[in-house]
Amino acid sequence: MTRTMFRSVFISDVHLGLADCQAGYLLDFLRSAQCERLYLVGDIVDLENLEKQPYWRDEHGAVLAEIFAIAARGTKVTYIPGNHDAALRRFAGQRFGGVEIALNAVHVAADGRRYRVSHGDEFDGGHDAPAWLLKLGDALQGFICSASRRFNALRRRLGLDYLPLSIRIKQTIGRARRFIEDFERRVAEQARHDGFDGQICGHIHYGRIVDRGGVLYVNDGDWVEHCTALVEHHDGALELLHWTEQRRSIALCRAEMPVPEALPAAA
Ligand SMILES: [Mn+2]
Repeated sequence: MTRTMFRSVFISDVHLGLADCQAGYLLDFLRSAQCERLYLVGDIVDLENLEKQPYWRDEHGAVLAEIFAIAARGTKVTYIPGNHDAALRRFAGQRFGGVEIALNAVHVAADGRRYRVSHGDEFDGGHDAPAWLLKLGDALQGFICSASRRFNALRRRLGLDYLPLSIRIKQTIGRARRFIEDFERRVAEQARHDGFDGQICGHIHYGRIVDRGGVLYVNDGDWVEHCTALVEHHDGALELLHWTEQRRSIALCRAEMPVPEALPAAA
């Protein structure tokens, strides 16, 4: 089988050990690609969920086996734990079967751009974010479902009609959009402050490549809902790929190509 060659591949938020994990699509993607560097950008194994309600399929184990096989073939593999696999953070600096554990990394792209790579939970915003917003970062879809259940249970108790789904989702999405934009802003501000050209992260399950005031905000998405991987081509171009039965490019960013601004630059 011919594999597509990339300089680097970034994946995160796989959530092995969670029933919704789309391990089959990820396995197919990993087997189709070859790269010099593979970054696992956190929440790869959902240790948090495994502790609560153990769930495991053969496919989940096969993803781990594939990762070790990729490392054995000579790809430099870095595993940056996230909040769902935070227990692995204590192993930072150690190697397991050719996989290096690190708290974060600096990736220098082929075009010279310097990116900080980290999971992203450090940008959650702490106490100023209500609990439901933090939850949203982990599972947008799950949140919408449970929130709408609770919302309608409350409306029933108050004797109100069931509010149509579309309206509820719109309300939630409006707040979700704000949550995503606030997260992106905090990430980009920190990257700018620290002198990086951009930040590559995951965590909020929303893949994106966007210029925020001269700093690239790059999110590699997830393998629970959106099935996206970030790849770096040999010229340093970054591309966000969606990989299911459909394979398509969601975003592409080359050094000489302007990236659309997310929002008017903040004053
Ligand atoms: Mn996370």
